[in-house]
Amino acid sequence: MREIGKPLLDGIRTGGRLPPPIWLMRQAGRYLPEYRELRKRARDFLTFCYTPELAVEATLQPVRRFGLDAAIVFSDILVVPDALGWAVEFVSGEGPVVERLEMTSGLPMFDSTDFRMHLEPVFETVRQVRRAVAPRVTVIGFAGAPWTVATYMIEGGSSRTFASVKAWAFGEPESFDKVIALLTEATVVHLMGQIEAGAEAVQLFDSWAGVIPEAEFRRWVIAPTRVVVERIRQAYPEVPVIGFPRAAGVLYKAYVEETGVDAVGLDSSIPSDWAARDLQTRVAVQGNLDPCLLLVGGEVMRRAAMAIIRTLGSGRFVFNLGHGILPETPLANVVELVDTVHAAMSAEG
Ligand code: 1CP
Repeated sequence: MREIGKPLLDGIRTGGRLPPPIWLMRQAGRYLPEYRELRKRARDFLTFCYTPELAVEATLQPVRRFGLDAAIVFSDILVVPDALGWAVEFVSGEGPVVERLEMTSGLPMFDSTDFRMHLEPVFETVRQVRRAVAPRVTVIGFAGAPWTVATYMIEGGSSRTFASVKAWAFGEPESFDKVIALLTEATVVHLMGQIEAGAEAVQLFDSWAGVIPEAEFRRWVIAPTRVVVERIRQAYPEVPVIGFPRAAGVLYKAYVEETGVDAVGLDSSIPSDWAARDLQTRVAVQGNLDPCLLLVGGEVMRRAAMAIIRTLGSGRFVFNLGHGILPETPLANVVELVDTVHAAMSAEG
């Protein structure tokens, strides 16, 4: 049955809705004092993600505080390798440390029953969030895209150069295809589990889509994303898929044309008028205020937000940032941003 009266789903499907719907990537997290307090209750970050009582509360905190239009389930893109039995650890102050996948190490086994069982706490979080939020709030499930998750597994964590994953992908493309195929299957199962539990839209975070050349982008960003979109569309035609190929530049166009996503998340480097002309005519667009403007606040931030709404607000549009909110973001600026967007009553505003 088609949901009615959900600003975010309407923004994706029909658009032209003012004020536009708004949520913020990484809206839960360290910039919120109530999150820092809650975080103390779990010994490590993955335990926090796998404890529905805590993850539900973390999901709801920003929605409650700011009146956002979406609740994105509190979890992480690295729960997928973790659920494949690959060692993942979050070292405080350092970010993720992942068991290194090497060409000679053999791929993790994918047993979909074990995998789903491992992720059951995330699905339970989705169920509880869905019950807890107001009907107008859209529950968003998510996963990392196969390419981005592969970078963490092959680099052993975050990277500046992506030398190991690129050396594998360039040097042994057939064997790298197998890594991507495995992660594609796992991603589909993870997203389907979240949808079955009540997620009404899903976002695929391809945070490192912008670090590979065109041919590789087509093979390991576009092609697997298309598979994920097709599988979800077959099973759940009503659930929009939002793709976020961060820093893909002009390749955003091929991504939109060839993956079949319903909406595309724009990073802050994408000019709004180009997006309006070349992307928004085909899909809904989401974005793309530079998260650093939230450090500045005031008139500078408000003008930038209004400029985005003026150019994109009359089409299919969801207001968001161009990347995740930064931990040092002052709360007052987030309140001001949400107020600014909510006050946008006309695209000329
Ligand atoms: O307690 C803490 O502060 C740990 C920090 C933290 C948080 C709050 C991490 C570690 N993950 C998360 C939650 C998270 N991660 C969410 C929650 C829901 C929300 O948005 O509110 C989401 C959607 C993610 C997604 C995620 N994790 C991405 C994609 C988005 C992006 O920012 O590019 C990536 C790349 C990760 C990996 C990750 N998780 C955490 C860290 C420090 C990192 C590494 C980031 C890097 O390599 O730069």
